[in-house]
Amino acid sequence: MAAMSTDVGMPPVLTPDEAERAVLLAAPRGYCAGVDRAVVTVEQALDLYGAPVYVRKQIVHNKHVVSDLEARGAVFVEEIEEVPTGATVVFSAHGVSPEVHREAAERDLKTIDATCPLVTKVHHEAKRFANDDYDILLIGHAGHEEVEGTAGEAPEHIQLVEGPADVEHIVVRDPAKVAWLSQTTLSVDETLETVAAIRERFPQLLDPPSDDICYATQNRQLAVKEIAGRSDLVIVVGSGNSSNSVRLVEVALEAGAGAAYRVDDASEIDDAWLDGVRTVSVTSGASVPEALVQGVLTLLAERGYPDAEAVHSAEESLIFALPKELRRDLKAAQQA
Ligand code: 2E7
Ligand code: F3S
Repeated sequence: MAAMSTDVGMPPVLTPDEAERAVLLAAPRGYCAGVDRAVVTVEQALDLYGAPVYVRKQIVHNKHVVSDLEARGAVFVEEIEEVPTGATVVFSAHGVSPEVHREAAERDLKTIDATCPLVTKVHHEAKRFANDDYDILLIGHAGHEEVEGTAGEAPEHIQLVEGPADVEHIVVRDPAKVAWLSQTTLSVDETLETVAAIRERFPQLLDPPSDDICYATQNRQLAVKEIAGRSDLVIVVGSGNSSNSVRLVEVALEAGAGAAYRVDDASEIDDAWLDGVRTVSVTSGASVPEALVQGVLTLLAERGYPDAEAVHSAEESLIFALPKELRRDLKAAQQA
């Protein structure tokens, strides 16, 4: 705790060590447009249809978001077969394969698709390349829901490439007809390396029509890079299964942070991390509610750190409309 002066009107008396401390707060951080839309979708669905509303997979990869929605009546399931026939199910922001749509139709489910529009864009690119009979190299992490959904659009054309080490093992039908796509939440720099390695093997490699790594991922990496070099410690708020949050830790370390850790919330901060630390930077993944970041700043203040200084490296103003199925039902309810 900072030592407080007892003289009314006097500034707090800081120890020499405390006077040299700083907290830098990355901006942008936290919720992106796709997460905001997905979380509001579940909230509005609960208000409109009443609980329970089923959600296939975590709506976004944040354990606090999921438990808050559970407390309001959302029921998270892993697979469509767990949803009762005829019930309402929301598809998560990470997207689903056509097979999941088929399974939902077979069970006569009412579906609301909260797939981020920037993921839907990658699905369209996959379908287009597949229709043109390209072999598609999808750069991404095995097992991630987004990769499963995108690969499911054209499984016979798509193969996963996790990084440069995979490139020598790629087998394609025609080296002149190869295209690449990526998961939206990868490290920008690592992906450039992977693409360079692929292009070395397949010089006629076709690029996606526009960036697949989304604006939010890029901006959060840029923001943490901007402050990492000045930071003895970077704290990234985000869950362990959140790809974009985990990438922020890696990017911070690459960009020169003394240390970088991911926490779900302030309670996971180990006081030993703060030993000898003057400058602490804080950021958060795209699925992280701002209240969790504020909790970290409160803890730092309790440990004698000053108010945070925001460091802005990009402005964001993107907003996505709610899924059309939900908008239609909301409108009908208003008119009734
Ligand atoms: C959807 C997509 O939920 P997240 O933590 O997901 P990642 O993909 O980073 O594990 O973050 C928001 C989000 C990011 N990408 C949601 Cl496709
Ligand atoms: Fe969409 Fe990117 Fe967010 S893909 S859900 S805008 S992290």
